[in-house]
Amino acid sequence: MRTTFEALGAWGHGFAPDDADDRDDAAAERRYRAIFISDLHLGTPGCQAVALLAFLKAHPSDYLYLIGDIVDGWQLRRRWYWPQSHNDVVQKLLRRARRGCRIIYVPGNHDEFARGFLGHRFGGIEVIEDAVHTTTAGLRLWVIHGDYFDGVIQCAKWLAYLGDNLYEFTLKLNRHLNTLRARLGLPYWSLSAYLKHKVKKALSYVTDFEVAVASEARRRGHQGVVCGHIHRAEMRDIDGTLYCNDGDWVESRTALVEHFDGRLELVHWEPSHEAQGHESITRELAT
Ligand SMILES: [Mn+2]
Repeated sequence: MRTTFEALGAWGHGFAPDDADDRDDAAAERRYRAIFISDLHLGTPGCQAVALLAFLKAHPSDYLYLIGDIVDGWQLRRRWYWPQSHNDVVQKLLRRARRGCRIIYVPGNHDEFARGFLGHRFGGIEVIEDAVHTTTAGLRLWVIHGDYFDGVIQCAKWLAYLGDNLYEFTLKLNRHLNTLRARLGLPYWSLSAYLKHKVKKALSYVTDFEVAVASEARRRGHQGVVCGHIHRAEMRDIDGTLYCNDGDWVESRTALVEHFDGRLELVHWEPSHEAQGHESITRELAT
């Protein structure tokens, strides 16, 4: 199996004059039919460009979908941040396109400037508003960033991350607050209960987003959807539609991949595994 992948890589790149990329392919450990990544946020200090580069080197593919928030135009306008590693990612993508990988770029909200170039190509990278990918198993997947499904929820999302870390602090704050309230003659009021309610609402936003995206995909006649945007990797069935979110490369370092047999898998790249050259698998779903 492994030899087949190596042979494929060697066959595709045997005549290339670009020796740097040949080394990349020598480092390749598994070829996928398609890779879906989003929310790289290049141009921000949070972007895990080095890990992403290692992941891309380890995994050549026939298709590569860049599903929005690839370059963070919002942050770059505020403050220019562009280290070498971010340049390396762009170079890697352009080289990959040159070598025959079909790269499809679906812009998101942080790189909405790219929406002004729909239908154009940059060094072989196609820019389109949304795409449809058909797996070898015949599954039709709608590919979209997902920001069109935003309500007003972005700030509420942060509450979901507070979790238990702030719980103790909340309790302390609650005590002080209620001492004060008692002094003012006001009844007891639970701050932590209030926050918990808020967190629950934030979590239900995620579910609402997932359900909204899946039902729109279904309405359009697709059997599944691949999106990003909410930085929450997921693959599950929602009322008969396969919902896939490829996560992000700021926190979770995740990608959705399609194997050559049409199997879809959510992979999580551990930087500690880079030396060993393999990724750990978070979830797998046969379709
Ligand atoms: Mn986004």
